[in-house]
Amino acid sequence: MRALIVIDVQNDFCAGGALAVAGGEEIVEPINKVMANFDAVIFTQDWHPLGHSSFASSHEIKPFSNIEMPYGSQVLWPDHCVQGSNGSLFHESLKIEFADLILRKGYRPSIDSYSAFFENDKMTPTGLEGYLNSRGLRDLTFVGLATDYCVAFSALDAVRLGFQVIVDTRLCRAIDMDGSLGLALNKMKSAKVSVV
Ligand code: VGL
Ligand code: ZN
Repeated sequence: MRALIVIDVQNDFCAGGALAVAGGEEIVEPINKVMANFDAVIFTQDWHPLGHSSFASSHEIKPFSNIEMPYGSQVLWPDHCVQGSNGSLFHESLKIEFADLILRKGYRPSIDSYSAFFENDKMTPTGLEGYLNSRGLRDLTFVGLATDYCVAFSALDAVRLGFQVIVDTRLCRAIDMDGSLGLALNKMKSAKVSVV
């Protein structure tokens, strides 16, 4: 059984958003078109409380710098996907009416969550693994935003958990900061993610 997992196609990651990913909005219609080819369609939604610890504004440090958190290194982002804000909503053309599941992540104030499976401590589960396993969804295709952060972290956790994993880069767009896209693609290929 095959699941399409659509990562974070939200206003803040599209043109005009707080953390706009170049071309983010271009993937919406193509993603809508492939949904019918899957047994299940799952959306993730980045969902941060005001003052979240991944926001540069919470540390008085400039955005896109790195800091050490108790769980490891963390990039500090502009405020984005604040719970209930316009930026946190899915792109208005995305066909979320076809969702079997909408999974929110990043809602704990003190920890970020790039992956759809685990928060950035790599230990705290979101519950997605259990959902997929109990429905027999073992073949996963990841699309969405951003290729080098939430898509890559999700795909790498998925292979580690024993799923068959495809990342369709035609339906993804990247932040690509300091070579992060090349690094993420290399990691995914060595981990036996099928990158198409
Ligand atoms: C993401 C940075 C911060 C993503 C989310 O969806 O890739 N990136 N929060
Ligand atoms: Zn975020």
